Amino acid sequence: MISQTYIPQQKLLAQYASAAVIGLGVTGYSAVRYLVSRGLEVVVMDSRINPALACEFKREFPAIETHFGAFSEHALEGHALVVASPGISLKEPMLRAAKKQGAHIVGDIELFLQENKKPLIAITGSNGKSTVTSLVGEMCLAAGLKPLVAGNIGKPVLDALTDEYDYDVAVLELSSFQLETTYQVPAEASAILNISADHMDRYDSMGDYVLAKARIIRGAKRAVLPRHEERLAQITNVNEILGFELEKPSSDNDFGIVKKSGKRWLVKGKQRLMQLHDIPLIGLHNVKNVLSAFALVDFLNIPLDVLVKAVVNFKGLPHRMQTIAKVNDISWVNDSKATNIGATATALNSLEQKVIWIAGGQGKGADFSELKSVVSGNIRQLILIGEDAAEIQAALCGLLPISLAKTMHDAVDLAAYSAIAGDIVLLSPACASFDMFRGFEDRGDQFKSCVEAIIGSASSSTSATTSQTGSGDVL
Ligand code: UMA
Ligand code: ADP
Repeated sequence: MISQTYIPQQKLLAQYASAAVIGLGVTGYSAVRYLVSRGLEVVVMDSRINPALACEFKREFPAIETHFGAFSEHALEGHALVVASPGISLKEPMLRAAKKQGAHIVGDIELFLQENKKPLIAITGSNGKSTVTSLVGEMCLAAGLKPLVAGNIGKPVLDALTDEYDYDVAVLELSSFQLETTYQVPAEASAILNISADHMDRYDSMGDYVLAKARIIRGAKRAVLPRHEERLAQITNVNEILGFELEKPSSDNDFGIVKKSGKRWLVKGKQRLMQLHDIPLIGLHNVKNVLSAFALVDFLNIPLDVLVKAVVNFKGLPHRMQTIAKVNDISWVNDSKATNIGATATALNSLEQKVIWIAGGQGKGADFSELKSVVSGNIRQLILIGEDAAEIQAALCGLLPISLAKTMHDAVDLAAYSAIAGDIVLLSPACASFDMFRGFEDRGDQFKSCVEAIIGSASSSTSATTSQTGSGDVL
């Protein structure tokens, strides 16, 4: 049962003179800047001995007390307001102890929402959050509105308040981690794009993960939801539900697809929005993303032609099914942002060509046997890298040829050796990247550099073919 117990919004900063900020990543740093700007005394704790931002932080805030190194269970004694970074689990013993003693534990999103006075659009889901958040931002911009596009997408929300950024509408990507410490989301429209297993090393069950995601609906005026996701069917106590699905809408409030004279149209109820053919992004999952973006901005009454132009001009984000090179009829696709099984399954399902698939990294407790159903005959070879390579190999063993590589360079080298004309080499890891890389961007960038290096040497030996056919292109 999805809990809808509202905790009334309290003006926290008026009640407390000090706060402990836990985690000195970008969220913690921005929280300190914000709290200091609002006159609170701050203490910072991070379980790393030398957090990456420590030097910069010490330079900017030499007088702020910091505690770096393993958390002790009683470290928060005496702290009534605790601002926890999303990467820190609420099950952390120090946070449990603080909660037991009555401390108020919040995240940066809660602090932001308490002060934000502008219309809010909030987006969560297992996959597609950044794509939809960016597209909604583009739709607002096209309509002459200044959006604040922030949150899990990589921009801490509190910076906008500290820096007094002037915006007309807040478009926030919210992760399940951020929602755990957010009590109400008074959005004009909140979306849960989809649900598939992720972060199973942090949640006890899928049910817990769904509950965290469903917090985005608490306090929202409208909910944008996939029509057939049974795990969200219990969300009913919201004024309006705008459903979306890749089929004919069942009501005037629903967004979907209809076929007319051989052409597929995106529609709201009976109203045609645009032709599916005009969406520049690859894959039916992106059609769902576009439908949910239309639903999220519905309340803004932006003229349809403005919205359609924004979709047509939206070329997608890097590291999501991004073709980075095409040489000798072999395409190299960077889907480094596929950090869970759901995203990788979507990628594999959307390709018709033979695929050399590079995957692996930190599995976050995922059950890789769930990929069995999508590992069909069109995968020529799976090349595994990273910490959980052996686990993935064990789960998919016997279904397809599998090789192991130590580095990204070795993986790309192996792929270049195995691929033949017409193939796609796809980096879609289904895993987090932190075992080998600084993050998914670094992983995607390193993939691109390796491809460029290897295609450089490949194209010098095949330059005649490439220049004659004109098919050699690093994009
Ligand atoms: N830390 C501890 N103890 C812990 C865990 C972390 O002290 O047990 C410290 C680390 O040592 C580090 C700091 O906390 O110094 C990092 O904090 P964080 O992990 O909360 O990360 P931030 O740098 O604040 O970035 C966070 C989001 N990261 C996570 O949720 C893990 C970023 O999402 C987000 O862009 C940013 O806030 C701005 O809102 C990243 C992410 O991976 C992209 N999100 C997950 C996802 O998309 O799947 C949820
Ligand atoms: P998120 O911010 O939720 O991680 P992104 O838009 O960054 O989402 O995309 C992450 C990965 O998920 C990419 O591999 C992308 O191709 C895939 N993806 C995007 N939209 C969807 C969707 N609606 N359903 C499934 N996978 C998707």
